[in-house]
Amino acid sequence: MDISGLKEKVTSEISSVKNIEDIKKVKVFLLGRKGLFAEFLDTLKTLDKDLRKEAGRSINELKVWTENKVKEVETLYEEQEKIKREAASWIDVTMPGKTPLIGKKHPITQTLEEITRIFVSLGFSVAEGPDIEIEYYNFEALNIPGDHPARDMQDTFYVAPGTVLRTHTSPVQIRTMESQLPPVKIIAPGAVYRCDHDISHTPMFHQVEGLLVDKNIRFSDLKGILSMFIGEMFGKDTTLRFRPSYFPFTEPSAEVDMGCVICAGKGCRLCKDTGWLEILGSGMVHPQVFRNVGYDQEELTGFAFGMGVERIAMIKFGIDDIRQFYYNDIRFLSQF
Ligand code: 2NL
Repeated sequence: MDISGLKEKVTSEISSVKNIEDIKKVKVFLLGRKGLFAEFLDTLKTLDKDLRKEAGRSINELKVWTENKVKEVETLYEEQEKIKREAASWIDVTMPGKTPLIGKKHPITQTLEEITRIFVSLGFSVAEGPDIEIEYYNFEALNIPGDHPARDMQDTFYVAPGTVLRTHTSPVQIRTMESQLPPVKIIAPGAVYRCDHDISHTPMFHQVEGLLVDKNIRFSDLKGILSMFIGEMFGKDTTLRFRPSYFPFTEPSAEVDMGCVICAGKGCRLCKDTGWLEILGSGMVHPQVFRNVGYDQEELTGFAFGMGVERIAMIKFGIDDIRQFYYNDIRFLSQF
C-alpha cells in the first residue's frame, strides 16, 4: 500500500464510524502502538535514506491530520454521550413529592382507649394482670365450677397443668380484691383467649371488665354507670334495655342491649330483626366471689360488667366479620 492508499483507508475508516465505540476502535486500529501508521512507518526502514526522509514527512503529515480528525470525531460522540447521560438522569424538581404513609392506631386499640377514657372520667382506675393465669383465678375464684362447660379443653387454652390463657379479664379483678381493701372501683382492659375461630370469634380478642365494690352499691348504680357509658360511646339518644341473664359470678345478672344503630329498632340483618344489639353482660357480684377473696359479704355489695372490645368496635365501625381486625390488611386498617 502506498501513501495515497493509506490516506484512502484512513478516510474510509473514519467515515464508517457511527458511535463512540467505533471511534475508539478506529483510533487503536490507525494510531495504536501496533496500528496502521506504526506498521507503515516500520516499512520505511527498508527504503534508502533520501526516499525515507521524503516518505516519512508525508506519512507524519497524514498522521497528524488523522490524529486531529480522530480527536474531532471522538469529541463529537463524547458530547452526544454526555447529552444522553444527562437526559437519562434528568430530575423534574417540580414533581409533587411522595407522601409518606403515616401509621395509625389499630381500630381495636382506638376502641379500647375510648372505653377506658370514658370509665376513667367516671372515676374508675385501670388494673392489669397476666395473660397466662392460674386456673384458680380464672375459674374457681369466680365461682365457675369444675364441670362448667367454659372450663372444657375445647374452649380454654391449657398451657400447663393448672395454668391457662385467661378466658376473661375477671382474674385481674380477683387479684385486685385479694391485694387491696374496699372500696374498689376498677376496669380491667386487655387481651383474652378462647379456643374458637369463625366469623364472630378470634382465638385472641379483647375485653374490658369493670368492678365497683363498696357499702350500699345497688343495681341502680350499675344501670346509671352503664347508661352514662353507652351514652358517651354511642350518643346520648341511644336506648338501653336490661334483660335477665345468668353468670356464675353475679346474682342477679343482666345482659345489656342497645337499640340497633342500623335500623333504630325496626329490625334488620345486624340485629337479626330484634331491633336490639347485645353489647355487654353485667350483674351484682355473687357473695361467693366476695368470700373467695376474703371480703365481708354481709357488709359489701358491688356490681361488675364485661364487654367484648371487638364487638363494640364492629358495631361502632359497621364491620360484620371480626377476623377483618386481624388480617393486617393495610387497606382495611387505614380506613379508621
Ligand atoms: C360478658 C359478661 C361479665 C363480669 C363479667 C365479674 C368479675 C368479678 C366478679 C363478678 Cl371479679 N363479675 N365480671 C360480670 C358479669 C358479666 O361479662 O358478656 N362479657 C363479655
